[in-house]
Amino acid sequence: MKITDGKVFVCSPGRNFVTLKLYTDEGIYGLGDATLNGREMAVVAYLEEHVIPCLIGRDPFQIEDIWQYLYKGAYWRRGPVTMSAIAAVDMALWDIKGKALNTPVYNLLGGPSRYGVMVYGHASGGDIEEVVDEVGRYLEMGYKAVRAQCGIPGLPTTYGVGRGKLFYEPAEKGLPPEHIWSTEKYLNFIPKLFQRLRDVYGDDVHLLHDVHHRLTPIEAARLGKELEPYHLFWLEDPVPAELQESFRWIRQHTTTPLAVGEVFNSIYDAHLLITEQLIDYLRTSVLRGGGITHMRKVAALAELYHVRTGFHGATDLSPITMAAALHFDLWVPNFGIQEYMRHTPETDEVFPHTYYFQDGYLHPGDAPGLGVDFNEELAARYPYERAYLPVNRKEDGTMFNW
Ligand code: CS2
Ligand code: MG
Repeated sequence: MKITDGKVFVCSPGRNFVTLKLYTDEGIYGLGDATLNGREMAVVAYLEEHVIPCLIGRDPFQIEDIWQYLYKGAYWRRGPVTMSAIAAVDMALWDIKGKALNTPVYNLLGGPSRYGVMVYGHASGGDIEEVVDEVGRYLEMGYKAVRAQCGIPGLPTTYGVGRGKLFYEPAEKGLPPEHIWSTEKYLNFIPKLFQRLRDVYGDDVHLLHDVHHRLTPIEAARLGKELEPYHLFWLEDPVPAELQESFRWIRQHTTTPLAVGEVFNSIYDAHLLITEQLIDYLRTSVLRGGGITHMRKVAALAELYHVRTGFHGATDLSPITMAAALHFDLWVPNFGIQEYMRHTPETDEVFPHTYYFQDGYLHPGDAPGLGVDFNEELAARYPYERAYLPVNRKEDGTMFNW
């Protein structure tokens, strides 16, 4: 079999998605997700100008060799643009191989290790009682795990708070909006939220919280300590994680489990975190982390050090990434949890898929390949619209850590 062509599609059925389609001389095609929130067109150019021409004529079954060729051959290694582009190619190749061999991708990886993939949903609200209601709504839908985010009293907006909407979208159209942040107000408030949630829902539900990289190590240590009585499943992205050593300071102060890595793009972003056992869950998704091929290696290293997977699954990862993640999750021995931020019905229509939700678990379905398709005609009705994540300033105007 030979790769004959590759096309990149950009569409916006509610939000922007970049989709790669690789064609073969046997009529089988593969799909990959290349969406990089707020920097979409950089990956489009990378694929169209620099990657697709090098793939024509290659054997799509040589997944490992093509991965090494794109990673090592570029000379300029790593980075979110490069790794998202490589991931899209890698997903498409696993999809092609599964279709050609008539088997779901989880079988190519080693077969299922569990019945389903435990997911967590996003409950949020403007105040504590709104969050209480939202968590209840997720529990009624069957979720076993819920992430809770809340508006902070005294701050006009808080990132990650969708206020009761099942389909929350963090990016906003136009130029980046600016939000105001106060660490003091946040730190004083958040333990009260989890105290109330435990009072109402008891100990059985898994509760998670995302800090969105907003604290220093010692502030994160304080938060982790104060949340210990409410035994979170995890505390996510407590600090900006370019400096892996930061986690040493958090780790020595608290037993609250730590998760990080949605912005990581290679094993070298996490090797110290893993080998020093500074975290409990690694969030790097199949899309950000160079595809299934590279994430297998990352997961294998993590397994040796008691670190489990907890893949990023926000709306800016398309249903193609969600499908690839679910095949991986169903197989990977050291699975922890999968984020599941629901896509809008418009997005699901553009990307019809076999994965389904049941009783708090997602299952990838049993179709050959990834089990997801792309409706080009429908996608063409939703052209690209520039959109960005918000930036943060402190109350005095200082640009703040993301
Ligand atoms: C969040 C995301 O899902 C998460 O954990 O951190 O909403 C994240 O901010 C976006 O995916 C960024 O594109
Ligand atoms: Mg996050």
